[in-house]
Amino acid sequence: PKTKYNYSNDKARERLYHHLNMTSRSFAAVIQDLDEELKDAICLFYLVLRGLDTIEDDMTIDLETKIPVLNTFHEIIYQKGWTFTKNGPNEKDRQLLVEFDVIIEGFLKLKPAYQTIIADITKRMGNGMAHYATAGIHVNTTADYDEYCHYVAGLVGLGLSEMFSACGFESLVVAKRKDLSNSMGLFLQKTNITRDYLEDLRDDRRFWPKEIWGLYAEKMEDLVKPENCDKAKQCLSHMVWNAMGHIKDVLEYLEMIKNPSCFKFCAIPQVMAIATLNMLHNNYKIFTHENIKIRKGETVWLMKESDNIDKVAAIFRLYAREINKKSDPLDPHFVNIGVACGEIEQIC
Ligand code: PS7
Ligand code: MN
Ligand code: MN
Ligand code: MN
Ligand code: MN
Ligand code: MN
Repeated sequence: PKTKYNYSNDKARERLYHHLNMTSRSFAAVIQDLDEELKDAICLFYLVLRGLDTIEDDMTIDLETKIPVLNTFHEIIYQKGWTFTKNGPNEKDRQLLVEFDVIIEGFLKLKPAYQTIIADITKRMGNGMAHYATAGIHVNTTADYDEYCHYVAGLVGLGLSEMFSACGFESLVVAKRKDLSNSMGLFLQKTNITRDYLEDLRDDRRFWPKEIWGLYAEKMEDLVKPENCDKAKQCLSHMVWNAMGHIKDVLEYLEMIKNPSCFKFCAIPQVMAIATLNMLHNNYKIFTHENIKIRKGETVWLMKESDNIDKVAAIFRLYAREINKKSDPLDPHFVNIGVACGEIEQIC
């Protein structure tokens, strides 16, 4: 029976999933495998935030245009017919914003409870992005780093947990554990920021905190100079160790998740992140090559294996051992990383 909020067979719905497949590599599959109750809500949550991030990321948009759009995006998603054509011609997902009226139409068909969660997270994320996009504001301290990552990823974790609890798939405790939900986003975002050192620097975007890189170089861009190779690798281990600080929370969060489709949806990006962190560790290539990725076969294996907490814990232990093996005893974070890897073996 067709309900007010179910619009299967709708041409517009097809268009939404077209945009999902166009804009995401890893999320498209896991979102489409979610149970019907959450699939459209989480697809639209993704597409709304992908739209917001496409404005944040575009360094060709002047700040006078960018900041007001970031700050009001939570209102824009209620404005039927709104589109945005000011992205530079090379911005990766510009077409999503050119056809953003389709996303808005889909958003307005969601249950009001899901609309409210999406709008609230969009408001807080957009305001946080606007703050860090402001001229003269930088990620200086590790507290800033945690704050920026909270805005752009931790909040996604909070919103998703609220959806899982609101629909009854998960206990109300999941939405209450904002600390663990935040860590789910931070682990993904810190891995992304560590990997994207070169890509972000090319666009003049700097997310590695000065409190960390300042220990190894005068200027962040000096890390790429061949004569600073050793310092660069030390800085990288510092970043890897910082990201590993969230793993305990990630496993504790995943332990709470009971619905099988929610579990896979949550777990797959996290195992991809630990595999990526392993690939980054002690790997000078991140300073010379953009967009280094884990192998396709590894991704396929991770997606297939991540269907219960015991298997996911085993994957984390496996990569913790790999990370430990690659550590250089002369690296200043050798012991820290060793301890962090040991802790992963303890918890699961
Ligand atoms: C709603 C599924 C599962 C409890 C688009 C999934 C950018 C890592 O920094 O463009 O621009 O280079 O490579 C996803 C928690 C968010 C965090 C976030 C929304 C997991 C817009 C993913 C994803 C929480 C803000 C990578 C955060 O994009 O990054 C839904 C639980 C979007 C999740 C951004 C980053 C995603 C990201 P950047 P990317
Ligand atoms: Mn982005
Ligand atoms: Mn971004
Ligand atoms: Mn870019
Ligand atoms: Mn990135
Ligand atoms: Mn920290």
